[in-house]
Amino acid sequence: MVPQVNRRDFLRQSALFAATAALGASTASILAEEIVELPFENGGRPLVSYPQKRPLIRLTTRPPQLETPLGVFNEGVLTPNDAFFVRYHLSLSPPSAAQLGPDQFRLAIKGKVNTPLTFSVDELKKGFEAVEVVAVNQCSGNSRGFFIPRVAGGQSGNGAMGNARWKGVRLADLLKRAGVAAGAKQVTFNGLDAPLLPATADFVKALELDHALGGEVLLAYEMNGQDLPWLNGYPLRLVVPGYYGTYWVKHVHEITVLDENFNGYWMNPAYRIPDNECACVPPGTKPDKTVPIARLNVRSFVTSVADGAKIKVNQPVPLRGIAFDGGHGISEVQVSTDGGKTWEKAELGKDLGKYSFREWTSSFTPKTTGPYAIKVKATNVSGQTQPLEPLWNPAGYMRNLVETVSLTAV
Ligand SMILES: Nc1nc2c(c(=O)[nH]1)N[C@H]1C(S)=C(S)[C@@H](COP(=O)(O)O)O[C@H]1N2
Ligand SMILES: [Mo]
Repeated sequence: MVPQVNRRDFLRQSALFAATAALGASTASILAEEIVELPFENGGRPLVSYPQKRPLIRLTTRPPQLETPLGVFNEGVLTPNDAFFVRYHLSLSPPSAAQLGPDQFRLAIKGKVNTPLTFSVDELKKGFEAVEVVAVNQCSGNSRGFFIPRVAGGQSGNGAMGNARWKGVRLADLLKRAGVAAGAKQVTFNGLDAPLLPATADFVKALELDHALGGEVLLAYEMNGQDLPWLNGYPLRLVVPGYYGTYWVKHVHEITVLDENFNGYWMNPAYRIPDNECACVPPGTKPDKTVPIARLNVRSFVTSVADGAKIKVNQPVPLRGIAFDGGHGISEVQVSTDGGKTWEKAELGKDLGKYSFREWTSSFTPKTTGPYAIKVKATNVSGQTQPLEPLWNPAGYMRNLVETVSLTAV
């Protein structure tokens, strides 16, 4: 049976959110609501608490879209569950707790398989080998708010990303147990969240069969050693190492093997990029041809000092941050403290695997008072790096220019 969001569930869910909202409001009346200013037009956002989450930067309420304050990435290379960003597309999100409990929740594998199967999460845990991977989940539209000219879509700062240790079972093992029928081409994934209006397409994503059978894609039930948080896909989500978050379907309850290419709204026209090397077009123009977004490009950030901070002349400033890519692995991080005139190699931290954030460290001592522009640039094992000027595409995806942090020595 496919659980449906019915009106009673919806009301229960609304009541739960009303309760948390009320809680937030009473705290707010004492403390006054804290507003974070993201550094672009209309960047003011409230810091808000949600179930299982510390206060995060709220972009929208319905569906909930929360981003992680940048300082969190300086706490460690794994993003804590209570600070991990949240992204949903459909109004009836997240699914109600009632749909997700062990008595209700089942995962169905169907379509072009020899034996359709259904599992509880407990049956998955008992019946298949458990595997772990540390991997970055980053929204395609992370940093969209910085696009000039501006583009439609969630105006995110840089906090729609996170890195976690995911534990679960291999998608390949499930598909092999069901037996993929001859002629199969793609596999689709559906979660329990639902659109409010019939005209809105349900959130369904597809992977090529080879990718699905490759052994890296997981159905994860744990994140950093705990059950997945409700807002990050409890009890089961897809983990697609190296790929943008859009494929990481949460609350996944339906896996369907197809003998054709899936062409649902969330694969086409949504989540597509220009079909060229840079995934870019001249600002304000449209690409002739698009392809589905796929792997993360190379990015790096300074996390130890905030943009606009004051530092002291002749005192060492510890520089630290993160770098990552779509699974080749980071080979080098370079840092400039003079706005890009000269570059120095940073030291790389422990390697948690090619899909993980990689820590880097460096330091510098300002010799004179005045402004300093700190830049960080990562390169991966395949020689891919970050552009010094921003690339543009109409959906505001895949921003990865070399970041700059402006400091003033006093
Ligand atoms: N069921 C469901 N899964 C989903 C989505 C959604 O709207 N519904 N959004 C996707 C997108 S676009 C992103 S970026 C990631 C975000 O994962 P998170 O909310 O755990 O951070 O979830 C993905 N999985
Ligand atoms: Mo996303």
